Amino acid sequence: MYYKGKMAKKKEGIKRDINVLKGLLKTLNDKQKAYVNLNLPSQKNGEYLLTVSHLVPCGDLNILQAAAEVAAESSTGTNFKVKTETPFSRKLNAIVYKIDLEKNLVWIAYPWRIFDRGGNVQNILTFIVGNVLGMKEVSALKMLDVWFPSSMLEQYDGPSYTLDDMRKYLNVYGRPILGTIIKPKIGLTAAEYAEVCYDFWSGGGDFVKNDEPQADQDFCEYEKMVKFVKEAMNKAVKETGHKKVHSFNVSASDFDEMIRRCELVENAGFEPGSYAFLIDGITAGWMAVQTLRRRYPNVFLHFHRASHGAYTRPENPIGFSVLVLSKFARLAGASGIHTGTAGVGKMKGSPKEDITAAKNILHLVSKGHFFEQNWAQVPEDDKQIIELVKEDYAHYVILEDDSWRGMKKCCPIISGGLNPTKLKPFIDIMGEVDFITTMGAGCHAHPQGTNAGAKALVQSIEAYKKGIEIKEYAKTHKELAESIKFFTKNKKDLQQVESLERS
Ligand code: CAP
Ligand code: MG
Repeated sequence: MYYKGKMAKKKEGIKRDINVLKGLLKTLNDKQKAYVNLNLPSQKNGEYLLTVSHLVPCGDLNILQAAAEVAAESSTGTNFKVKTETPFSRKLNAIVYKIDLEKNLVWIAYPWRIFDRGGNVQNILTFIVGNVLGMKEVSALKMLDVWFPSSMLEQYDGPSYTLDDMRKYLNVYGRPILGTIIKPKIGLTAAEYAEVCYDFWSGGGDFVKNDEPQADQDFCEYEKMVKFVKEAMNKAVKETGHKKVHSFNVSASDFDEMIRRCELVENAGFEPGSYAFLIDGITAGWMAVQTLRRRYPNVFLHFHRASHGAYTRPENPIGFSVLVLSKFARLAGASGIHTGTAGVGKMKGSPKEDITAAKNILHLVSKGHFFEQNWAQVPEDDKQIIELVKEDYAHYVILEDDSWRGMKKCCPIISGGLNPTKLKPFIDIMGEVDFITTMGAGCHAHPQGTNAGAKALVQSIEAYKKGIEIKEYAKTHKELAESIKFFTKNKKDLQQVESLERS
């Protein structure tokens, strides 16, 4: 009886919505009508990039009118219907094709032919999250998900050098790549900086990154930093017998300077695979990201997302989600992008947002907030390859042999307020270990310093792999014991770690 009542209620709701939508359609002016089709056939026929956004209209516009204005302004239109339109230009209109009146969600289809040829990501974002974020007609407009048809994917670079290549170089499998960010964020001399790198690497760490603002400051000249890091790396590799990686921040004032810094690293005698290029993808821009991807396809391209909060913070009504940012980073060819710690670390985030983003850039097929994105077009009837994809979970094989079929993985980089006590809680939320984690304070704030901080990090992942609680493992591993004591000394942290462990 209850179920019948529920179904009847649902049907009533749908009927009501249809009537409301019919009413809203009547309110559209001539211009707006050209950007709405609630019966758009086959949105997934390969012609359209699809988006879903949360939209709250402003002023006296209703949601459908505001959505039509957004579709116009983000494709062919402006605030009035212009006499210069042509039948062909109208074919390029973005189309509002679905609305959820209860949740204020709008679905917009973009004929992807409007985007700049040659795989230009900057151009797409200028269209779909450009002027529209400043429009008077909306008080909230946040793009939550985006979907790329396979026919479009083939026009974009996607990642070249991936986490799989880094794993092969480091010979590290079955666990996250263990990294750090050198702290203090800025202020060490080149020699002091390299010293901290050595301390981390000799403590067992794999990966060191420049912090996002590190550049060519007078007290830490770029050339010297590169030279000393090389010496520190050689020493650590020799002593530990393990390969190491350093991610150099090549963000700069202009293109030539960025390339000069890349060439400095390339010509400093580093082994291929032992260095990555870090780019502040939002403040340096998408052109810088794609330039590096195209000029240095054999180098891990590390997308740091400093400033992303202006668009992605959950409380921001205007912008786009971490998922949207991360999917565009993969499309542009980043080897890895920071996707957040799902609220475990110091930055705002949630499993729903950060883990969804991490999974969407890591896998060949992944569910977003609204779309299931297939980053490869594996023919439905190609049973053999589908089986192989399922079996080859980390798809080492598929994309090497069949890279024409798929856009390679982009690695989640998990960082921001983490320390060894938070690694397992994060892995439990993530559900897998195929990512890079970088801990700054989580390593360099260790009471015994960086080398002990690195050892504590290594010990925490050893404990994880052995299925031993870190407190138990700490009984025989003093660096880990000191790390736990230090990082859980205040109640709040202790409670957070314990509640995460229980969850
Ligand atoms: C982390 C970090 C990273 C953040 C960026 C920082 O340092 O170096 O830039 O991870 O955030 O400067 O905060 P700590 P996100 O490990 O000392 O926090 O990864 O969320 O983009
Ligand atoms: Mg940083």
